[in-house]
Amino acid sequence: MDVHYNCLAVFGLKNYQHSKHINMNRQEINHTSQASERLARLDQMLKERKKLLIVVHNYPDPDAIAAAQALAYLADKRSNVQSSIAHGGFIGRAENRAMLSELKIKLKNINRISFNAYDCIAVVDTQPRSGNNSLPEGIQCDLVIDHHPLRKRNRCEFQIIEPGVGASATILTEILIASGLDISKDLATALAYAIRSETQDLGRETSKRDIRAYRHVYSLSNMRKLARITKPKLPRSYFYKLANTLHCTVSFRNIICAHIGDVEVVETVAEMADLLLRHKHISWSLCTGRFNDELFLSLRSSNPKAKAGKLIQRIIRDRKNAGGHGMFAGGKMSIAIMSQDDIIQLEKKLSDELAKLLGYQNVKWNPLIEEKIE
Ligand SMILES: [Mn+2]
Repeated sequence: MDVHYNCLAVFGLKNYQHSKHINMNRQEINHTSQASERLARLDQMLKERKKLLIVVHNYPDPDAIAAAQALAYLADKRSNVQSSIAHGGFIGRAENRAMLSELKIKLKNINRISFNAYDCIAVVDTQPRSGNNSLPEGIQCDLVIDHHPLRKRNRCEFQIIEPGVGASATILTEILIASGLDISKDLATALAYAIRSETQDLGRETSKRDIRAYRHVYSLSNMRKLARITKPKLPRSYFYKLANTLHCTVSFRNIICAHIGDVEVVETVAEMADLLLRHKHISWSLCTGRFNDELFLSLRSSNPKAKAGKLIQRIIRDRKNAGGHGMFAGGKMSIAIMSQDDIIQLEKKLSDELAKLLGYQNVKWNPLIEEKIE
C-alpha cells in the first residue's frame, strides 16, 4: 500500500488513475490526494515551530489518544517538532490503561502545562470551547483535527473537522499513509485499537475510509498487544459495578436507562451504555454516573439515523456541556450543590425527558432484573 501512495506523489494523479494494477476507485483517490494536501498544510504550519502541545478531551478515549500520538509522530518525523499530549481528567478504564502501558504512551495533565513553553497548540478529537476539554479560554489554538460536528467557528489557522468519518484516528492514519513514513508496530496498534473501539468493531458510524484505514494499520499491528489491550484483566470493582448497574437498570419499550451512582472510573458510564444497548429489544440507552460533583451522561442509539448529539443537548438543556455523534453522545451536569434526594430526582427526570423527547407519554419503567438471584 505504501508504494501505491508514493506513486501518487511521484507520478501525479492522472497517471495514477489510469494504472491498471491499482484497485482504487475515484473516491479513494480523492481522499488520498486530500490527505496529501493536509500533510502539506501540516508541514507548512509546523515549519519554524519548536514545541507542539496536543490537547485531547478530559478522560480521553483510545481514539483521542491514538490520533494525538499519530500527530506527535508526524510533527517529530516531518518537522522535528517535539510534542506533549495533555488532558484534563485521567484514565481509568482497564482497556485504555492497558493501551497506555502496552504501547508506552505518555500523557500529561493539563494543570501541569505551562502554555508559554509551546509555540503551537493543537486540539484533537474535540474542539476549542467545548465542555469536554480543558484548553483555557484565552489560549489560541492553531490546529484542530476532529470528527465531531462543528461547534463554533474557530479562528485557528488550520482545521480538519469531518463528522462523516468514524474516528479521528482515521483522519490521522490517512495523513500518515500519505507521508510515506514507516508506521511503527506500537503506533499502528494504537490506531487500529482506536478505530475499532470508536466504531464498536466497525459497526457504528463507520465509513469506507475507516475500514480502509483500519485494514492498513491492523496489518501492521502487534497482535499480542492488541489482544491484551482489547481484553485486559479487570479489577474486582469492575464486576461489582457491573452487578450494581444491572440491578438498577430499567426499561420502557425500546429505551433502557441506568443511573449507576458514584463511579470510580468515569469511562464506566459510556461502557455500560454500550453494553445495555446490546439488549435485544432496545434501540436507545441512557446511562449516568456521579463523579467529582458532576453527573456524567452517555446516550447511545442503534439507529444510524438517530441524532443522539442533538438529543442529549435537549435532555440537559445545555449545548456547551453536551454533544456528540448521531449514534453516541455524552454530556455532564453539575450536581455540586444538590442533596442526595435531588440528584436521584434529577436522574429520574433525565430518563423521563428522554422518553418524552422520543414521543412517549405515561412512561412506566420496568426493572431489567426483577429480583436478586439468591
Ligand atoms: Mn473520536
